[in-house]
Amino acid sequence: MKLAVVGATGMVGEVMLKVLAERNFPLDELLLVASKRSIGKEITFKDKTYKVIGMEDALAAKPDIALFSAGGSTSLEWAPKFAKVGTTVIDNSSAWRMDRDKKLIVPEINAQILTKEDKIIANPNCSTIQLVMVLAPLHKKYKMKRVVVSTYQSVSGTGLKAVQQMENEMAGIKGEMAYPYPIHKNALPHCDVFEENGYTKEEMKLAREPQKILDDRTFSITATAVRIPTSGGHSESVNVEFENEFELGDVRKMLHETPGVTLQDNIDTNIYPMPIYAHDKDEVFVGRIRRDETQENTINMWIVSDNLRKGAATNTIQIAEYLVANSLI
Ligand code: A2P
Ligand code: 11C
Repeated sequence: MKLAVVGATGMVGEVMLKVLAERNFPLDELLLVASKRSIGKEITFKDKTYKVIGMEDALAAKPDIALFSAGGSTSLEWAPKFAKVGTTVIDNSSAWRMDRDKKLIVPEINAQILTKEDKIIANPNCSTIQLVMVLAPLHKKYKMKRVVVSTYQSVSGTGLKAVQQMENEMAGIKGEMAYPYPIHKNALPHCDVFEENGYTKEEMKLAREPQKILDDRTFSITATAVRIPTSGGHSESVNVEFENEFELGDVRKMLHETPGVTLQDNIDTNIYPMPIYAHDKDEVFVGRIRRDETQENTINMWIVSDNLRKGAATNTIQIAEYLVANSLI
């Protein structure tokens, strides 16, 4: 297995390497790839030092799998070139997610649709992944009609520059700004760029991607995405209206039994998910499960997950593991 990590010097790339090592992903050769700026830079993986290479060299090496996390434009330009030489690209950017011919995969939900012919596979947006991990089993049983989600997103979702902005502000240092406003002691109702309809791109990803993953357009999702000064993970307040009746006990039991989901729900002992504790974990945490008393068949929940782990690196590597385990490369 020859594996390339494209964007190995970035925040998600770094977590990918950590997760590959932790899960002991089967590797014969590892290629660490980044922009021209980083060629020759040294990165240690499992006690071995690797030199970062550029895209041309990585392409010439024809890896079996390339995990891309180097931004949308790099994916648009390079993923087809890798696919052409036979590499299976698992892409963490938004470039291919809504492309009709590309599959959008959360392994616990829809990996079974993958075939050997899928040479560019899309990894969903971080806030989508943690949402659908909880919605999927509930939708199967109770059928969703409408979801209202408000997010509380970590600065790590924006990247290193944003983490630096928050740290600078906390230390009282003036520095480069990733956001148009301070983030420390603030909340910005603005994740990614605004679209023509007045929503942000992040909000529209939350509205569209779950329908593709669940292969169902009969439910609708509306979202408000907010950036808050945390760095451990994204949190989501989620209101779901179902077609069918449910018992709260059954919902809790179902989520408790869902692989990849951890139920943290006991108000008597103040047990509920929080980003500080989700940090560096692979699971999606759910709690504060309660009936919406204002509307029939409707539930409120609080969902938290590390956006760089299950929201990005872990999900990508789980897709790669699925391909290997099912001889799809
Ligand atoms: P580099 O460090 O050389 O800029 P982040 O999302 O944390 O900013 O990381 C982006 C990642 O994508 C980095 O590893 C970055 O490499 C890489 N990258 C950015 N532009 C390109 C490009 N044109 N070709 C290859 N890798 C790129
Ligand atoms: C954020 N969700 O937290 C974004 C980061 O489409 O993969 C990931 C953007 C994407 O701002």
